[in-house]
Amino acid sequence: MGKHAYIGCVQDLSRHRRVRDQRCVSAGVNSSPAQGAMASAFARTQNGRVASSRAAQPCRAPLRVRAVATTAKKDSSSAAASKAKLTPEVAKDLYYDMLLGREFEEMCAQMYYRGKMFGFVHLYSGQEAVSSGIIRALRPDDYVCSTYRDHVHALSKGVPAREVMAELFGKKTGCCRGQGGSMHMFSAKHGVLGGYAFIGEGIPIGVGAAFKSAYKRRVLGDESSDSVTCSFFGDGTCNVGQFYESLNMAALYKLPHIFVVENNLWAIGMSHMRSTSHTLGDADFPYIYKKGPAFGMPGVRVDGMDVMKVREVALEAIERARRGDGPTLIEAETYRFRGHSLADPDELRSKEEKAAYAARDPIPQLKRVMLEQGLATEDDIKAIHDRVAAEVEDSVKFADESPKPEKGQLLENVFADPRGFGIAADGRYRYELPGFTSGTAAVS
Ligand SMILES: Cc1ncc(C[n+]2csc(CCOP(=O)(O)OP(=O)(O)O)c2C)c(N)n1
Ligand SMILES: [Mg+2]
Repeated sequence: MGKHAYIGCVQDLSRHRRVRDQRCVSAGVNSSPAQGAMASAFARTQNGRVASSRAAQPCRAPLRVRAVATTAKKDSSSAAASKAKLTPEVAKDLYYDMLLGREFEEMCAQMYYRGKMFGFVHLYSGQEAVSSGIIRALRPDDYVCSTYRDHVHALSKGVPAREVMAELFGKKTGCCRGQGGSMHMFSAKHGVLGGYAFIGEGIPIGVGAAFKSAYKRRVLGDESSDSVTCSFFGDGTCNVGQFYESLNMAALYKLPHIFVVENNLWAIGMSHMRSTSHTLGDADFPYIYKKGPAFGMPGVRVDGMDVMKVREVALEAIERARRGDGPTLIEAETYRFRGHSLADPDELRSKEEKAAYAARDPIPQLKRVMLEQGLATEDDIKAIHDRVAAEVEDSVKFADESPKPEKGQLLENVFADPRGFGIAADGRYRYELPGFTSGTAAVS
């Protein structure tokens, strides 16, 4: 089984920043009053405390904050690497989480073709190492922002399989009470900020969540506010404007945000090789991670079929964001094992390409490492398989037996005060009131 690792390229930005600072100063560039106020509010000392307003400089504050020095990189890399070391607990958790994602999605395909789900359903099979490697390294109070390929991100962040399946069935017990469906998983309790059907839509939402954490800490002085937000999106989405706006904003304010590009080489039927321009000097491949340094943040490319490598990169980026050193752009090389959605016959990708990635399936890869390194026995692995099978089975039973939402639910959460807008003053749905429809359906 071939393995390809591409960890690396955390760039030293200090020289670049110094030159830019000098240029700004010599050109007499000043920020606007509004920008100045925000910049000085966000100006930080190295230990993450709120800096005094006198510390405001001619250029925007983030330019002056400590750059990612080579030594710091080395230290934090080795710290992250040692943290990333496989313990039996971590290995079993990653294996469990990847397997749950895979089996859950396989069940989704069955249920979709049995007519239990509505609309489009986009599966994640093949990409599990990215979700597990990153999200399982987060804390419960961190945030995740997803795309329409969102079921597995929600599971990794701890949303119970029951609630995800019930949401897919459109049931009242789903994590969005059945009103979101496949592409809109949301759970405030678990820090899942939503799946988004419009590509790129979730990225600024994630940046907004990171802004909230930073604002609470730096401006409101809440030292406990150190949560990190990860936004996930695909290679095709990197050609949408919101990606660039978000890179800029996150770097400008040194936000605790991690951009995670799941580069599966395809955007529906459009190859990444045909749709993305190459960075200067790269004739072989249009690398996305190299766009990070252009915005003043480290860019890292990682083998997204190897959960341990993803975890290592994630731990470093999370640590960096949490200590106030700003965002990171991670490009994970991955592959979806199925078509774009369950409605896609998947005829455009070559058999050879599919076979090459199938051979790098992250789940058997981790199993082999666990057995080889004595991190688990065959019995442990079997117990994880049994647990996952029971959980997935239970999620279907639960979803199937759950009630549908009442019609009136559609009228909730639309207006701050719904009285008059579908809900009467006494709290009853207006459509239930006697005579509600009389006179409204007259067609002459
Ligand atoms: C703003 C917008 N434009 C176009 C689409 C149609 N669309 C749906 S998925 C998709 C491809 C996205 O590919 P990628 O970002 O690589 O994600 P992947 O499906 O590979 O996970 C496109 C163009 C959309 N959903 N939203
Ligand atoms: Mg893609």
